[in-house]
Parts: sequence; structure tokens; C-alpha cells
Amino acid sequence: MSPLSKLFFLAGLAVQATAYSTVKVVVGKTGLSFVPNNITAAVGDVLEFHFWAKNHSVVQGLWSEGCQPATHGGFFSGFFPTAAGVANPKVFRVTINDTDPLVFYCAQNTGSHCKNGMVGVVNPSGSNTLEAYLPKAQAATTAVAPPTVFGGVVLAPEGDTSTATMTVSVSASAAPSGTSAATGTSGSSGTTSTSASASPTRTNGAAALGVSFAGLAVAGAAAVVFV
Ligand SMILES: *[C@@H]1O[C@H](CO)[C@@H](O)[C@H](O)[C@H]1NC(C)=O
Ligand SMILES: *[C@@H]1O[C@H](CO)[C@@H](O)[C@H](O)[C@H]1NC(C)=O
Ligand SMILES: *[C@@H]1O[C@H](CO)[C@@H](O)[C@H](O)[C@H]1NC(C)=O
Ligand SMILES: [Cu+2]
Repeated sequence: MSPLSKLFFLAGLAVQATAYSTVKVVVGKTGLSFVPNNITAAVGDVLEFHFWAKNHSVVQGLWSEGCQPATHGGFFSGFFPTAAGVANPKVFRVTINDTDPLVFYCAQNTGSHCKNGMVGVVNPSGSNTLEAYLPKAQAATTAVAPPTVFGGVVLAPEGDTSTATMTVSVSASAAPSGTSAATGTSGSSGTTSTSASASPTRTNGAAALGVSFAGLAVAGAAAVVFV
């Protein structure tokens, strides 16, 4: 591959990276529910949980037993006590790393949320489906909450200033490629487009991730071109 075709190849990768989507899951807005609760997601997509009253959580479950946490990996958001009528300003984001069927539930035992059907699935397949899990949840005597928050990040959604830390880290990773591309451009020719995506100021997490990848790919492209 010539340096130029490598550049286009890497630019293509950068465009693909931005295609990840965020699946918004509304928690507890309409009773003891996750909406949607039967989700199809691709590798790299992010589940973003938005919590409403009362005091909900989300835990990755075990397919074999209702309202029990996954024994390998998984995630737990912690509890989000939330006043009536508005969404909690914080969200919980989890990245989907594979297309294996995944089940999740709310671990709030006051009101037996899991037992009462507050569960959801991602990429159901074979015997691992919402229909199959619901009776297991109904049969559970208690829902188990893991001891600590893990497997995802708690942050404020787009528009809230507390996402600033995320923006800063993205700018930091994107800036060097922009800088080197700009420097290189002044001293050589034919590489003027590489710095284009280096310093956008997006605050949306999924977009930020894509931008970060784009920055890396541009950095790679810049390295290929300039060595
Ligand atoms: C969940 O989605 C799958 C695939 O789209 C579908 O086959 C299944 O019937 C759905 N289950 C429920 C309970 O909606
Ligand atoms: C939310 O629920 C958890 C688990 O039941 C509990 O430990 C916590 O005290 C609750 N928070 C509030 C503010 O009610
Ligand atoms: C995907 O991988 C990340 C990083 O290891 C991890 O934090 C996250 O919990 C994983 N997602 C799931 C659904 O297990
Ligand atoms: Cu709940």
C-alpha cells in the first residue's frame, strides 16, 4: 500500500469508528421497567441508562438464575435515588463488547423490582431471551446488588458541564495528531486534510469516543505519511 492509500484506509477506519451508536434505556419512567427491554446492539455500541424515580439500578445478570449478578465480568450502576418527575442528571454507560446474549435487572428490593419484571435483555438468542428470563426473575426471592459500582461509567449526559473531563481527555488525545499534521503540512506536501477532525468540541460520549478514534487514526495516518 502506498502512503496515500494507507491514509485513505485509515481515514475509512476513522469514519467507521464514529458509527457506534448509543442505545438510550429509560429506567423507571413508566413503572418498574426498562424501555426498551429487548435490545439489539452491535459491538462497540453503548447502553446509556437514564434513571427516573424511584431508586433504581442496573446489574448484569446470570441467565441461569433470576436476579443474581453475572459471575464473570458484567456491570453494576449503583443506586440512583431520583425525585419524581425528572430524570436523574447522571447516567450510567456500558459498552457492548460482544454480541453474546446479555441480561440485566434492577436490584432494588424495596418493591421487588426484579421479581416484578424490571429486567431487560441485549441480543437475545437461543434459550437466552426475555421470555425465558422473566419467569426466573418472578421466582427469585431477592435481587442481589454487587458491592461496588463497576463495568461502566457514571456521568452526566450531553449538555451538562460535568462531562468536561471527558471532553478534555478527548482533546488531549486528538491534539497531538492535529499538531503534528499541521507541522508536517508546513514542511511537506499532500497531507493537508489529516488535521481536519483533530479538535472538535463534542460533549456527547459516543461522539467523543468516535472522535478519539478518529484522532488516533489520523495520528496513524500522519505517522505513515511523515516518516
Ligand atoms: C425480542 O426481540 C427478538 C428479536 O428482535 C424477537 O424475536 C422477540 O420476539 C422479542 N421478544 C419480546 C418479548 O419482545
Ligand atoms: C437506594 O436503594 C439502596 C438499596 O436498597 C439503599 O441502600 C439506599 O439507601 C437507597 N437510597 C435512598 C436515598 O433511598
Ligand atoms: C466491556 O469492556 C469494558 C472494558 O473492559 C468493561 O468495563 C465493560 O464492563 C464491558 N462490557 C460489558 C457489557 O461487560
Ligand atoms: Cu428499580
